[in-house]
Amino acid sequence: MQVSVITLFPEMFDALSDAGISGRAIKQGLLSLATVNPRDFTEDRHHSVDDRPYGGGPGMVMTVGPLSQAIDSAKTNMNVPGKPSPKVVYMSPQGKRLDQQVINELAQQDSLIVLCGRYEGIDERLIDAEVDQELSLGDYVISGGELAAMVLLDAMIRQLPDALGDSESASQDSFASRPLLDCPHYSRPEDIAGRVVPSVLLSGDHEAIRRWRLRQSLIRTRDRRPDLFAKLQLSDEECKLLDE
Ligand code: 9D3
Repeated sequence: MQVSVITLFPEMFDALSDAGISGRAIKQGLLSLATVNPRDFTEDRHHSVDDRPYGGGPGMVMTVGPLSQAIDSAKTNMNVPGKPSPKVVYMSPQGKRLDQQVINELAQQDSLIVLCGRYEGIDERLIDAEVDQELSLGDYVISGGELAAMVLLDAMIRQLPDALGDSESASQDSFASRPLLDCPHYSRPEDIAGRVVPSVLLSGDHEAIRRWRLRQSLIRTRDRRPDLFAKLQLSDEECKLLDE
């Protein structure tokens, strides 16, 4: 998969290419990550990428010129003859909240352009002309689209075939198959100031352990995320576990 990120802060994306699962996936060539800086397409003395909003008010707006040239440059560099032009997503507080389904759909694309806004956002006419999908992380304020884009890309990369090692396997992810919270995890030592590991996990009874973990997941989802719990289709076994 090919991804180009349009950003005024390309160095922030080193976090993605240098560390962890995303870093390994990029090094293995499962995903190519390029950044394009709209500032590189300015010709004025101050390399301006923003201007004052029509109608007045506080803050600045990212202007169409440099952004649109940056998108064109990204499209040219990603162009594969016979392949459709990449989808353009814009990370913005006005977008649809990101969820696993959107992430899985985007992870199927051959190529993608991710636009990161700064200041008050970008000129609406660029959104109208170029953007296919506007995505938000949720109802809180962050300073720009870069961290949101990194969240999206990290989550997408996990879904790419071969991105995870054997011990990480994507099918094990809660949410990958069903929106169910994870069970509690424990490692050594067995006793920490009187807090002991649940005895079933030391029993060696794999079927009992599977049932205990499933029950914990169901209880936690019901108690902590009633919104998710309401959508679950429970099997007979799961209903029984909750009744116990
Ligand atoms: C007048 C209020 N504005 C400033 C406090 C609105 C505003 C403009 C730009 C709020 C945030 C931003 C920058 N945020 C993003 O670009 C962003 C974001 C977010 O703030 N929350 C959740 N998801 C996202 S995705 C991009």
